Amino acid sequence: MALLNFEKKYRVRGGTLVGGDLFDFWVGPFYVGFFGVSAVFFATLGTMLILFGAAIGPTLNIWQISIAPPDLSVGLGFAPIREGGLWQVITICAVGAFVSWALRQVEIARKLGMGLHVPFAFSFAILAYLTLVFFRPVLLGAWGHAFPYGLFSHLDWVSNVGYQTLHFHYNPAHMLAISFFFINTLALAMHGSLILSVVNPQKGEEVKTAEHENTVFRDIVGYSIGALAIHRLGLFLAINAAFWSAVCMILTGPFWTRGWPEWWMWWPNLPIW
Ligand code: UQ2
Repeated sequence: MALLNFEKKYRVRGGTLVGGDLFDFWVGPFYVGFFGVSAVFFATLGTMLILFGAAIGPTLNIWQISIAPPDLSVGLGFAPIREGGLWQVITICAVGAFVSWALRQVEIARKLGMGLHVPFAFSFAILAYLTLVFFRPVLLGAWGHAFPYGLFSHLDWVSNVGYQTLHFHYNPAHMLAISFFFINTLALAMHGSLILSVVNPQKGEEVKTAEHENTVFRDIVGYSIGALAIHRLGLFLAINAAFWSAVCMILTGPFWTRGWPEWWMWWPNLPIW
């Protein structure tokens, strides 16, 4: 626990958004804060409700347990607890926990005098989740359009929603999102392998530095983006992957109900032919 010795230097007061000094303390290595309390509250309640839903459900088979949103006929109203109401409360708990976590990241960044890049990045993951369980169902007029909470059931939901538009890979925003996920994977593989390679030299060799990092990629591809910019690139790629995923789902249903292959008819229909 040698780390904790110099960590004390970073355990500074203040930077809180809510509660002043009241929750401004640590439990072991963890900063608490108002949003630490609210995150634990929502996460615990949500998890207990999922366990309750599993207990009253028709199966205890881990793959088949599923907590479904209300029937489409409920629209955007509240449903009885056994008919989708549980899904609604669990969703509120999930959003409460995710937003608490983001705001806790903001408080810690403020405490340390850092930029807000971490909560900014995390907010795109929250946006992608909210798109599926809030924005898109609201645009379509029913909570029943959200996905069910179950290991297999959410996969079935993805498959069914995809086939409703015949072939989801023709969704242009989906194409963009996938491409960003793939390029992100490439960039992180390049970066992770480069860093591991310079800190794991041959026996008797010294750990290598920035000039080696630049040189290896100049030798391989004729270009090095640089130690700072690779992280900017990673943030850009990851954020865009989440963002275009959200866009591709908002388009599907609220703004495009026919098959996605048909969308491309704008091309042969151009008057220039
Ligand atoms: C790099 C660099 C790093 C890196 C990586 C590169 C010294 C430690 C991985 C190489 C990155 C390039 C060539 C850009 C790749 C572009 C895409 C779109 C995948 O130069 O600086 O820092 O980790």
